[in-house]
Amino acid sequence: MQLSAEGIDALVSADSVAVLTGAGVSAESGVPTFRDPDGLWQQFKPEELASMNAFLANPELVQRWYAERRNLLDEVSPNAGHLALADLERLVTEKGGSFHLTTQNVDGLHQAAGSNNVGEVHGSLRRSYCVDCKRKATTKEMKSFRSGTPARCSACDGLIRPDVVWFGEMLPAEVLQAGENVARNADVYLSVGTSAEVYPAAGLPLLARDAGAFVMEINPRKTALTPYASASIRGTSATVLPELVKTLSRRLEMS
Ligand code: BJW
Ligand code: ZN
Repeated sequence: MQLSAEGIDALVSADSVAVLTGAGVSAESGVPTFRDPDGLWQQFKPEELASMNAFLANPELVQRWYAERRNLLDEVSPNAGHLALADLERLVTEKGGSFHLTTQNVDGLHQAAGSNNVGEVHGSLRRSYCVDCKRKATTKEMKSFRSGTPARCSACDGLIRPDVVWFGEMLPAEVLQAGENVARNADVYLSVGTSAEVYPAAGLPLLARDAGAFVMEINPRKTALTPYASASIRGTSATVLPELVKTLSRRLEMS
């Protein structure tokens, strides 16, 4: 793995660092990605599970799929990549800079690792709500589906859905806006573990690049962002990020 010397220099002098993460960051925690050869979309069709139409066609199937993914979260923990991003936030803020992390992930592992300034643009697997009265569902309600009977709201009998963003749905406006603002103002923008194929999140590093940021991609494979990145570090996030943060920390101690 080759760290980018130019990228490290940019990080040393950066006043503002922003990050976009995707499913690849959680892969080494045991959470499957979507588009990799062993990803969720190889086994399931997104249009049959991750859209409102799919949900309305078979709510119990969709609730069950999300419940299985939620159960997995009880067994996983943040990996060295998540922890390094929390360390990076500390390093940048301790030297008076600003740090913001936008994640497409719905697993909550950045927060569990100690990252403070996190925007979840695709929602959270840990929450559900009623499609009719919008009330937040209790854990009991979330689990109340039975074969042929979907989970329903105990107040109004509406269907209970996960608080995630499906295809064709708007992203939470304030969270997206915050991600766009920091992208426009970032000196360094890191895109980590995302195929950079799903918009509008995939547009954030491009926004940063257009505004003059050094855009560094960390991913074992080429992505849709690669042609536009200032540097691409080929490696997994749990190996690259700790090295990157260690190198930055040494450089900051010397300066
Ligand atoms: C590692 C690693 C390791 C592996 N270390 N890396 C045509 C053109 C442009 C846009 C559109 C279009 N047609 C439709 C659209 C819009 C659509 C879209 O972008 N579609 C594209 C697929 C074409 N977007 C939307 O619909 C969004 N809403 C929207 O646009 O609203 C406005 C609107 C309204 C009405 C009509 C039209 C527009 C909403 C998108 C919501 C995405 N939701 C999902 C599911 C969330 C819930 C759930 O979890 O089930 O979000 S889809 C899925 O993809 C999930 C992810 O957050 C998202 C991104 O995936 P991610 O994270 O990049 O993962 P992968 O698997 O793709 O990549 C993993 C990467 O990790 C790979 O690169 C690996 O190499 C790497 N990796 N191991 C580091 N160890
Ligand atoms: Zn309700």
